[in-house]
Amino acid sequence: MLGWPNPSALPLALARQRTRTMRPSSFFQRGEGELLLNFGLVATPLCKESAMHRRIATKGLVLTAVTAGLFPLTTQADDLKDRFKHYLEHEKNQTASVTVAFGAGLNTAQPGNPANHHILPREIVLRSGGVVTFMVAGFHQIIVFGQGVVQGQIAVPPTGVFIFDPAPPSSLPVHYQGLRPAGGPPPGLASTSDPSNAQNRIESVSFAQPGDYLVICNVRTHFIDGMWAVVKVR
Ligand SMILES: [Cu+2]
Repeated sequence: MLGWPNPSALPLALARQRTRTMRPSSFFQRGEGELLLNFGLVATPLCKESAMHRRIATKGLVLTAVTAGLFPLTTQADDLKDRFKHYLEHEKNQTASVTVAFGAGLNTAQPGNPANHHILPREIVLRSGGVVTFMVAGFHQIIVFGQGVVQGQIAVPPTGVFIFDPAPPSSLPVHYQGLRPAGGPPPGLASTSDPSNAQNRIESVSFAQPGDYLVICNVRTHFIDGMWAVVKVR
């Protein structure tokens, strides 16, 4: 008896080939009968007593499915591909512009006010070319250091309002130094009413190159309370 090539065996062979190429999902590695059951093409369990019976039944069902144009493997794969593509686009958009709370808000006033001394979130993930929008609330000053500067390199003086006054030393490269909190523009900029340096403000900072960027509040006691974060540009 001829088993192959046999025209009636072609649909089964195609089904097996697709099963192999659709790995790694274990869903596709089950028996052909279960495969059809899972796709809802069969309402009752196939005969389990004989592998031959199952094979014969499967052949017929696969042939029927292919003939009717209902075999859904390609549709399943396309659906998964579309979902993955949508997920990647969503992630790309989510990391192109990130809003960060620089200060915990205006309803935290209390002695010492440690509840206000945070950058949230502490780990900020951004894609290269993206922007971080710092929502500054309260008396704070942003300093974003260049790549490679870590928290342990920040030498905090024993007294004073600011850590770096007027600016960090040249040994600590600066990516961006923010506005003084109602105390004038950062070094190098003439005094002006534009940009505003009101305490409650927005400062948008662009990051063109990948790397890890340390962000601190330059107010001494705020940094001591843990007001720092890292922007991870990927
Ligand atoms: Cu601060």
